Parts: sequence; structure tokens; C-alpha cells
Amino acid sequence: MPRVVYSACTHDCPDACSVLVTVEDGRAVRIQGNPEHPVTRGFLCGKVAKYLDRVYSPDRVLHPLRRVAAKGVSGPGAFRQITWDEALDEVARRLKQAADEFGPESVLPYSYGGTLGQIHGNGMDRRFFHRIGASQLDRTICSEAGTVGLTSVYGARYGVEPEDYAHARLIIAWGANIHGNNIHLWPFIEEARRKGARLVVIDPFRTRTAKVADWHLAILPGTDSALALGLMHVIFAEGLEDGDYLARYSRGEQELRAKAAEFPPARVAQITGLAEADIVRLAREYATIQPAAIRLNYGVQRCENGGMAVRAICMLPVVTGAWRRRGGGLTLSTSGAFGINKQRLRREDLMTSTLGRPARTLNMNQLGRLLNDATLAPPVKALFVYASNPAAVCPDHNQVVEGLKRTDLFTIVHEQFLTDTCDYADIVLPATTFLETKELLTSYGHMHLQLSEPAIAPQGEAVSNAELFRRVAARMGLNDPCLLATDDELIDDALASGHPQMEGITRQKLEQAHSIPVPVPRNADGAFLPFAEGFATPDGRAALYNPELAAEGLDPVADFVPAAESRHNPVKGSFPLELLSRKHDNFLNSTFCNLEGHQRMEHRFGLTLHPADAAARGIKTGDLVRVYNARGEVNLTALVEDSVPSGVVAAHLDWARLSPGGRNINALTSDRLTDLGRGATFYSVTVEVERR
Ligand SMILES: Nc1nc2c(c(=O)[nH]1)N[C@H]1C(S)=C(S)[C@@H](COP(=O)(O)OP(=O)(O)OC[C@H]3O[C@@H](n4cnc5c(=O)[nH]c(N)nc54)[C@H](O)[C@@H]3O)O[C@H]1N2
Ligand SMILES: Nc1nc2c(c(=O)[nH]1)N[C@H]1C(S)=C(S)[C@@H](COP(=O)(O)OP(=O)(O)OC[C@H]3O[C@@H](n4cnc5c(=O)[nH]c(N)nc54)[C@H](O)[C@@H]3O)O[C@H]1N2
Ligand SMILES: [Mo]
Repeated sequence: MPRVVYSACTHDCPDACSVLVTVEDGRAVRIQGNPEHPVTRGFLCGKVAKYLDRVYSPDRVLHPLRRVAAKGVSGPGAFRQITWDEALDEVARRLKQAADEFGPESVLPYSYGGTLGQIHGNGMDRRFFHRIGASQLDRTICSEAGTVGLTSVYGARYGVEPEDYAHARLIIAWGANIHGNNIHLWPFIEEARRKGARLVVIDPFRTRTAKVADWHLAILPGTDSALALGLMHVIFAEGLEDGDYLARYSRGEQELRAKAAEFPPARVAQITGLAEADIVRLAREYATIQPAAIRLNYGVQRCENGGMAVRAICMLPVVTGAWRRRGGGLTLSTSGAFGINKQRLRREDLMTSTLGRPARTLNMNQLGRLLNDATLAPPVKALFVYASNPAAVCPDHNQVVEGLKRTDLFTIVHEQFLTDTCDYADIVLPATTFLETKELLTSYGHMHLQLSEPAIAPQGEAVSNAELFRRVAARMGLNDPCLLATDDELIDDALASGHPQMEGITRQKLEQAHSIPVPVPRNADGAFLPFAEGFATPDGRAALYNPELAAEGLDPVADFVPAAESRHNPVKGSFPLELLSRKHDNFLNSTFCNLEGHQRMEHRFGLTLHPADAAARGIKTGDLVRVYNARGEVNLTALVEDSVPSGVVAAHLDWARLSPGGRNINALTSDRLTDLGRGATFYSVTVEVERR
């Protein structure tokens, strides 16, 4: 008899879908979006709708493997199958050896978005590395600039819930590719549009979302802080602000007024590449059409000045009082709404048991630099990669590869497939998919906590992340009870926070209900208006002026500071074209790039150029082009279109091994960090292009 299992997609996406898996004789035969889930609403994205192809792919890694070829040699022939016993012996021995010879901080964990589950991405793995005293990884490749920007104004990391977009009359998708990256928000936007709402997209690239919007503003990359300050300039100049809201719930209004005064529309037009009249019109519409919701996504903060840009954008709904109304305000992330007990899950306190102090922290965006740095003390001697594919996703790819090739570096990769990173692994260990594990899942795009049940048994000899670190810990002779905890015990630890937003939520209840909305305070209409009457800062006011920023040498209000590499700052080492190294709509960062069904949905290895830039270089659609800067070069095929502004080119992330010449777009990106949050700067890159 077929049975239906309640699962949840743990991939790195704001939608965190509730997934129904039909299982027959131990095999998953059907996957669908849960029709009863308030955000999933019965459909899956194009990537996960085909997920069974991934789970049952003949290319899955199903057994432990040991490298037999030189590092850099790829494919199954590069490895020999070994037993788990042999693999664990070698891993335990090499980790101990590194710790004995160079100190425990010579071990570096490297993980990110393979799974967003609390148990497998944020639990036993962290306990293990804390216990052995390994270096800490600064996990800032994705969202940290935005997180710091957002919380520097509001004091918390939540906002308008997706269901409430149906109530908005004006929606701005700001650096947010909703159709590609956040498709489950779309039905709520469409509901609002059926009732007359307008959708404005602010994105240098004409995305699928921009194509179907009412208005697309193709802003130049890295200039959003100027636009936000310019909009506030017009709003203040025309008296369209909500003075009562500002007086009650903000601090620093006068300083903001003074800063906004420096950004008249003419100056903003010159910086952003937008028409002066459009800036004025957008400001008027934004201030007068209420409720107005801004879906700010992470695109903006992948620029070097992205922290400040997020900060400035977050001030807009404070100035207009948009937060007062249902469907008004802003969403960057909802993850702060979940009261998970992170300390109890991760056990940072364990670090002191080996080291007597917290371990050093190394930034994941600078992996290449770190691996090649002869002065780093101690050097990284053992790299343990899981739920990430740094040889594809990390900036400054050539440096990363150079470092991964080091013969004195012992690299372990826990994976589902032989990825780019496995090309440099000494040991590859087989990992389960989300269909094979129990998991507790929050979301950064909605406010429903989910418990995902395993639908099928682990395939081959694959193990979950938690099981992997239980096994490695045991083999190293570590017998702390917290390293033996079962998945259920980890879930209980995560839920036992005493946080009001976890009130009454237990594992048993989640096992029954599968998905539970976090119990935030709601008004008589059932609406959650997070900042209608103040903010989550210590004084309850939005920090339009934040003195902590001054201490870091930044403008305590906000400012436009051009990126080191940009048209606004043509310093030595800059190239004439700004590159957007974007994500594919039908892959998820580097996940799915190797699957044929997913490949068929994408136009790969293209470089989009504006007709003016193409003509100046004698390039037409279909030409092979060399794209280069001081860090590297890639070979792509030109696509001449006006879907980017002149002076901007765009390409997509893919596997390096599958890319022409074996190098992907990150051969061009830099490991420079953002103004706030030490984040990655994938969208602050300059290049030159020539016909090959
Ligand atoms: N299909 C699909 N879905 C995904 C992912 C994926 O790879 N594919 N990745 C997942 C992950 S890890 C994340 S973090 C989220 C991210 O989701 P998003 O935050 O939407 O992230 P991005 O696609 O990086 O950027 C969004 C848009 O910002 C634009 N942009 C770039 N520079 C600027 C700028 O300076 N100003 C403005 N205004 N816009 C700019 C880009 O062109 C892009 O269209 O999506 C998740 N969902
Ligand atoms: N040029 C450029 N580079 C980018 C970006 C960009 O927009 N442009 N986006 C950046 C962003 S926003 C992010 S978040 C990062 C993402 O970078 P990563 O976190 O590395 O994400 P993925 O590329 O999805 O790779 C995740 C890997 O984890 C594996 N995996 C999945 N589930 C599990 C599991 O349960 N256990 C284990 N052990 N492995 C698992 C998958 O097979 C996959 O190979 O990439 C960044 N890199
Ligand atoms: Mo991300």
C-alpha cells in the first residue's frame, strides 16, 4: 500500500516547502507540494518537482571513497571504494594528527547551504567541531551584510509575512528575483495585483520577475543606497513622510533628513543610471500608495556597499509609516521569528573544553587566501567540507583551487554527488538527501516551523550529517553525552528555548501537525504587524542614526560609497564592465547543475551584454568570448540583449568542471568583503570582454 510522508525541503531557499512524498515498497514514487500548507499551497519549484531524479540518480555517491589519483583529477576513476570502517579510521587519524602537530585550530570545517535543517546543518556538526577546538568558520557567504544592515535599523530579523503580500497595494521587488528564487511568494503578489496592486522591480537585470512586473527600474549595480536616500529626499521635500510615526518610533530623524538632503534626484540619477523623473515618481508612489511592501532580497547586499544599502532601504517604511498597515513594511528575512535554542544545539561552550578559549574564526569567503597563506598560524591542515561546494561557489575560484591542490592538506568531503570540491578530496563520504532523514526546519521566507519525517531509508551507505559526526566523534574516542544525542534529542534541545515564539511547540505536536506557525502576537484580524508600534531595538525605536556604525568608521546614518571595483570608482585594477555573476533560475547555486533534466531547462554558459557594449567590441550573439580580469578568465558565449544596462554584463554560476575550460564565473569574483557583516561581494566585480 502506498503511504504519504510529510517531508520538508531543506535546500537553501526562503520558501522551505512542505513536501508530500508517496512511498511504495520503500521507494519514493511521487513528490508534490503540500496543498494544505499556507505558503507551499500545493506546488513545488521546477527544481524540486524533479527531485526523485536526484535521489535515485545513478551518479549518487553511495559509498565511502578514497582518492587514488592526483588531486584535481575528477570522476569515479579518481577514487577507490572503501568501507566506512576504513574511512572513519583514516579521518579520525588525520584529524588527530593535524591537531597534535599544529593544534586543533589547524582543522577547518566548511559548510553552508546544502541543508538548512537545524539538526543536520546546525547541530551535531557544530558540537563536534566545537568539542575538538577546530577553527570556527565565519559563515558569511550569503546574507550577513544584509542581516547586519537590517538589524542595525530594526533590531530584529523579521518583517512582513508572505501571506500578507496579498494585502499590499504597491509591491517593490528590490534585488529580489521572486520568480527564480522565491516562487511561493508569487501567488500572494498575484492576489494583490488582481485587487489592483502594482509591482515594481528594482534590479540591474531584466529577470523573469521584471518581465512580468508593471515597472522595471534597471538600476546600476551597487547604487541602491543612493536610490533609497534619494527617495527619502523627495519624500521629505514634499512632506510625504509620516511625521507622527517617525516621532514616536524612530531615533535620528534629523540626521537622516540632513543625509537625505545630500541626495537630490539629479545626483541620484547620475549615480544610479535611472531617470530623474522616475526617481521622483517612485518616491511619490511609494509614499502615497499604501499599504506598500518592499520584498528586499539578498541581491542588493552581494555588493561591496550592500550592508549600507540594506540599511538605507530599511529606513523607507519607517519614514512613510508603512509598518502601521497589514501588507505594509519590508521583508528581507523571517528567520529571526523562530525562537530556536541555538546555544543548546550548537554548544559553543564546548570550545573551551579543549582550547580554554573560543577558537579563531576564519572567513569562508576567503578560503583560497587562507589555504595559500604561508603566514597563517596555525596553517589549515585538515579541511572538512559538508553541505557546501566551495570549489564552485566560493569567490576567487583560482585561488581556492590552488589551495585545495596542496598535497599537505587533508580534505574530507561529505556529499551526495562528485562535485567540483570532490575533485580535490582525499576522502569522499556519502550523504543522505532530505528524503532520507528526520529534520526540524525553520525558514527565512515564512513563519511556519516544520518537522520533516524520513520518507525512505538512506540510500546505499549514505549517512546524514548528524550521524556522520556521531561516528567520527566516536572513532576519535570522544564520549561526551551531547555527541551521542539522537536526532530526536537534538530536536528537543532546539525547541527547549523558553522563547515566547516557541511557546507550546513540542516535538510531539510537530510530529502530529508537521507544520506549526510560530506563535507571534496577532491583532483581532489575525495580522502580525511586527513594527506597527515600535521596533526590537533596546529603546524600541528604529535606529536611523546608529552610533555603533561610527565606531567602525562608517556613516552612522547611511551613505553611498562606491565599490572598490565599479564605474563610480575606476581605480587601478578596475576593468570597464561591471559583472553580475548571478544564480540560475533552475539550479540552486551549484546544486542540480549536474542533472540532465535540470540542465535542459537552462541556457548555460552565456554572457549577456548590452548591444552598445557588444558593438564596441565587435561581438554578436553566439560568438565565443573571453571574459577576464586580474584574477582570471572564463570562456562564454555572447548573448547580446538589452536585459542589462550598458556597462553591465551578466553570467551565471555553474560547476567549474562542467564549464568551458574547466573554470566557472567565480574565477572572476573577488574575496573582498562587504562594508557590514564581512559578506561576499559577488556583484561588485569588473571585467573586460573580447571575441575569441
Ligand atoms: N532558483 C534558485 N532559487 C534560489 C537560489 C538559486 O540559486 N536558484 N539560491 C537561493 C539562495 S542561496 C538565496 S541566498 C536566495 C537569494 O535570492 P535573491 O536574494 O533573490 O538573490 P540573488 O539572485 O542573488 O539576487 C537577486 C537579484 O538581485 C539582482 N542584483 C544584483 N546586483 C544588484 C544591485 O546592485 N542592486 C539591485 N537592486 N539588484 C541587484 C540580481 O540581478 C538578481 O536578479 O535564493 C535562493 N533560491
Ligand atoms: N558567483 C556566484 N557565486 C555564489 C552565489 C552567486 O549568486 N554568484 N551565491 C552565493 C550564495 S547566496 C550561497 S548561499 C552560496 C551557496 O553555496 P553552497 O552552500 O556551497 O551551496 P550549493 O552550491 O547549493 O552546494 C551545496 C552542496 O551540499 C550538498 N548537500 C545537500 N544536502 C546535503 C546534506 O544534507 N549533507 C551534505 N553533506 N551535503 C549536502 C549538495 O549536493 C551540494 O553539492 O553560493 C554563493 N556563491
Ligand atoms: Mo544564499
